[in-house]
Amino acid sequence: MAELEGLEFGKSDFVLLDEVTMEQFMENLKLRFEKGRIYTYIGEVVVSVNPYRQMDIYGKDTIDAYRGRELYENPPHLYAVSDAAYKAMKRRAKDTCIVISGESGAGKTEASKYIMQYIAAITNPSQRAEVESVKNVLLKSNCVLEAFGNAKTNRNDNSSRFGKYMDINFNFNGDPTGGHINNYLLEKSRVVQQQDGERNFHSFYQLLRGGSDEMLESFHLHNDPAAYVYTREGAAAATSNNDRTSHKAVMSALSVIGFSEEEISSIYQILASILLLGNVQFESDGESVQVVGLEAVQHISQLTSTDPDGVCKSLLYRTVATGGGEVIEKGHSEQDACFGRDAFAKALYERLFGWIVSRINSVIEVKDYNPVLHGKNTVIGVLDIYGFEIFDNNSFEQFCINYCNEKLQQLFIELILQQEQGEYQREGITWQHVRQTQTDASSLDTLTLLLWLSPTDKTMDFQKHFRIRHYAGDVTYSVEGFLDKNKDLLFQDFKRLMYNSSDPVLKEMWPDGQLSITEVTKRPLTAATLFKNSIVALVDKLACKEPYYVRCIKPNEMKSPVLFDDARCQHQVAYLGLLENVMVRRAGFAYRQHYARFLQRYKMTCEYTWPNHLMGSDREAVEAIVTQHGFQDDVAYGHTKLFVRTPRSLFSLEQERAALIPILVLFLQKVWRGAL
Ligand code: AD9
Ligand code: MG
Repeated sequence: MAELEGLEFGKSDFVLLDEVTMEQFMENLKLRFEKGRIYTYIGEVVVSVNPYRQMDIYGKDTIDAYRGRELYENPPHLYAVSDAAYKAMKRRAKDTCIVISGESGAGKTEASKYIMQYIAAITNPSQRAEVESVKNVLLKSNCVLEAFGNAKTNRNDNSSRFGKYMDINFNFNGDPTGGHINNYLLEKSRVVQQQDGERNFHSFYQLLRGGSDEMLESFHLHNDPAAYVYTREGAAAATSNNDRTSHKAVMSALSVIGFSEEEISSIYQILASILLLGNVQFESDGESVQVVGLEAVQHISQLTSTDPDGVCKSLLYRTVATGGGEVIEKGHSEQDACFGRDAFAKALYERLFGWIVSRINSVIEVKDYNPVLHGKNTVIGVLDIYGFEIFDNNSFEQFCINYCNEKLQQLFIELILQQEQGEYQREGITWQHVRQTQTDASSLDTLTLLLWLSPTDKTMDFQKHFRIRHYAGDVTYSVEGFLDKNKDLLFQDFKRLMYNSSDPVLKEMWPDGQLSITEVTKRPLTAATLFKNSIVALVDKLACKEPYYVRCIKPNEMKSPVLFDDARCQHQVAYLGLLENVMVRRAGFAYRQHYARFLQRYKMTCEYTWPNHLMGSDREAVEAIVTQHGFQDDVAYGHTKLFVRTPRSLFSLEQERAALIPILVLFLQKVWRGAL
């Protein structure tokens, strides 16, 4: 059972700081981190510092302590916001969302998993089989998506290389009936190349290190990642992941979710084909280009259920339509062939990932929901997206990731203010002063730049680097490969080859392969435009829900559980706008609470309310407490809540309460022992 914290752990809500200064904020954050208190509130926002160690605060006892309770009744925790989002959804039929943000390695994905575990644990008390199965799929999907979408980077051993927004649907009982996962821009360039010290996606190493001998043999694979060009660089990179055990867990998760044996084997055959494809080399005799070693090509054709000549041909030639409408085959240069091979490998992986997500969605989508019979179908969305990142070499992927973080930061600021104002309006309180904090105008610059990039744009060819001043820091992007990644060209010949595969899973992933070269759109949307559109749609989706926020902070760069790097942490606090968040929260009223809840907590501090009050309403009883403590000029009375302007008033009340508790406990012990 979680205990209420004493003052030696610092202030559990930053609005209770004596003064809102960076010094005080940091002092409190550091003290709490050092005391193992990784969560702190700013009102309803949870600030979380990655502990980099297993904490004993997620077990069943803790879940029970938070279930159905109000935020302030327990020490700050993810479970408390999860419960708040759940209660809003269940009691007020509100669609809610929990937005988790913070830079790479700050703990977003771990937080999203604890949130989902909490929701799973508190729902379906009657253990109905169909609800249990939905919960199971939702939980198991994490393991699969992490295997295929996460990788070791220099920032995080288990870095999400895709964005994930998961909606969980609930029926009128508040039990999960289904869900939907949206995935955002997988960093597919990682399939063919990784920076020093980084790895390819976990799935490849899991297959090579965890696959059975028979499986690997039938795929013509060795168990050594160093044998494959695409996994060679990352083979030596140490991680805390155990690829072998993860492989087993993923295989089992896939079948629990409902993937058939054939589907599972297609998935791994595609992975194997990608590894083999990476080892295909080309040579040129000056006139034409040939594949070196046709054996690999034969294995690829076998694994993809396609014709070996077709594989070879699509690696060496492309079909083009001439201006006169004639269709001809054009041989690749060696460079084009390498480009085509890598583009093919990336696309195979990206489509595999997209297919896995849509297959999971088909299992968990809400079927046969009748709102007349079942009441409103409500939703809790959980957003766990790749965090802001700066590497030595930043390219198109970092650009998109950082743009997305920029948009979410902007949304955070807008919604936090809206929420404050909405609350004052609902409660009939006059709201004094809106301090509009802003993200830097850079998000707009970024947006403009995205729009400005078109596939034919050569302006950037003259530059080597460009720099953007993001809200979280300046990032220098390298132009090399930028335009190609944005253009995202894949020769139609590969698409057609895959569409003609006799493996139904593979065929399903390539519907656009049925188009002939003359039907193919000449100017498809660029990757940046598609990404921007998907993020705009995401922001719209979030903006219409009641938001709850988890703001994650990475305490140091060493993954150390004991190091609190003051400068790094302060930088994050600054760019996340946490200090402004406290100020906005306190600009009007630092603290607000339902009358009944306030009374319950502080009634022991007032002779008129202890042990029970005899007044007409809870509000009057609260007025009695406030007046007795002399801060009647520091409060406003809303329709359902008390609003306290400065935290000092509340603080003295808290202190008095804390002083009274031991006396009360002694008293109760005596009563129990029959001494009184
Ligand atoms: V990225 O933007 O996907 O690169 P995240 O998702 O913010 O990043 P992640 O949740 O993956 O970071 O956390 C990084 C590592 O920190 C985890 O692998 C854990 O080893 C560690 N971590 C994070 N949160 C916790 C926690 N609550 N308890 C224990 C944690 N360890
Ligand atoms: Mg993550």
